[in-house]
Amino acid sequence: MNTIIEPFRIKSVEPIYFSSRKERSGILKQAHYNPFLIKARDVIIDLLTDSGTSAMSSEQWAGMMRGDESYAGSDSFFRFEKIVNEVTGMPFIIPTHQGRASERILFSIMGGKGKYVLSNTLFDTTRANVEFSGAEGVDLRCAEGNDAETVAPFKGNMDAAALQAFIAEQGAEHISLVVLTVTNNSGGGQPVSMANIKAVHAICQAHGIPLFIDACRFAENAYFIKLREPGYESKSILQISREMFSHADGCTMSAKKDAFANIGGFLAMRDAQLAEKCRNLLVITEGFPTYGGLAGRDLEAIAIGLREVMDEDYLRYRIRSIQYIGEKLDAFGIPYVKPTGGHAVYLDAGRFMDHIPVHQYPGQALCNALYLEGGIRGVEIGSVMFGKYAADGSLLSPPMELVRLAIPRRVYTQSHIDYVAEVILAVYQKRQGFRGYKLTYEPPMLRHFTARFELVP
Ligand code: PM9
Repeated sequence: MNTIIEPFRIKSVEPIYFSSRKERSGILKQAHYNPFLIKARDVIIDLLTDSGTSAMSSEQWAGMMRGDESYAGSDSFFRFEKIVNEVTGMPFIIPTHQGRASERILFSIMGGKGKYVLSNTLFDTTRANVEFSGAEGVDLRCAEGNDAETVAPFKGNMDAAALQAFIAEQGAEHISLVVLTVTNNSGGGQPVSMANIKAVHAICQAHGIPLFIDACRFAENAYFIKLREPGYESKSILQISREMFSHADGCTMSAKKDAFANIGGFLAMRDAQLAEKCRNLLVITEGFPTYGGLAGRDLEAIAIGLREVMDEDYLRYRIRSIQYIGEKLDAFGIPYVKPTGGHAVYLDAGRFMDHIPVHQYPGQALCNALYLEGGIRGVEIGSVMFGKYAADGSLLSPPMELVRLAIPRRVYTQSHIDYVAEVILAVYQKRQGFRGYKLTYEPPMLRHFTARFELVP
């Protein structure tokens, strides 16, 4: 049999409200042309994020009932700690309410003015927390990762030579941390190879720089290693994951991704002193070290989700369902980041909307066009999310203008995805009719969440 089917049955469903095009036109205007400001009810297919949007399994729901809500030392914490230790091999495990809470704690201690945090690519909240600490985040992604069309197996890799050169130029003492994001979210959900993790680790070790993994999508990354890197074909996802983490000093994790949880995260590390500092900060803003801002039932859901996500039938279906969208786009020559990554399809908005200049945000235009045409909500990953201003006020753009259509885990079926492909095609066929945008309001950090726009005439 060639068809890879969903390795689950559906037990509980949520209705979708079908808005009309006319309604959506008014909704977009009311939302100041920012999809983050649209009510979820007004979205037909919500591909804004794969974060916290997974369908939990019946086992996870059962676990929610078992959740031990004791303030200190709950059984749920110890079940959570056991699996995180099994996957990461790290002895010090600190629960947090989500990924960015882990980041805030870590960078409050390791960041600061005059320091650099180097990465294959920092995602938005990670970069914001690095910068909020006063440190500077620098992305050193491999060259093939900066080009949407190049097909390569590990486009999420860090450029190891550029890392060496940066250390030689700035001095290891100014680099507080290297962060490898797996998979590389801003770079198209592309995986990082084991060879790259090893090489980056060796460089970090030689200079006494700690290496952390941003582990949100560790299982998807491990599955790509199994598929694409010689020597890993017959290893289990747990073995590959353990090997990935064995090269790191610590990790931050948003359990809202590869743990199928609707909320949660953690920090894990090997250094007892660093762990103590993290826990001291945790108690001030997150909670006691055995719950860290989460209910016992959340810890339980994460513990079960972490085991479920390493199931290869699930990962085969997951990666295949993303590829399936890519194949539909290929049939019409619609530009996207190739090959498809782990959790999303990234439309190449720069090429798709090549009549809209970068300073008029082609990604925002494409996002809004998809919503208008078919009620699909995606997210811009380009100059809105990562743009900065030069001293003269001109826009400094990231290497690519993308629109990410992130697929929530275990939520949508093949016919939902067929519909998404039809909407993308309909927008592509009339793309010349869509206009760009100008910003009318932006907050100082993470502007994409709350920015407001107007259509340019
Ligand atoms: N990622 C995403 O949609 C949610 C926020 S932006 C819409 O991709 C990485 C690689 C992430 C990430 C969140 C976080 C933060 C850290 N690293 O959202 O705080 O992709 O749990 O995690 C989002 P939290």
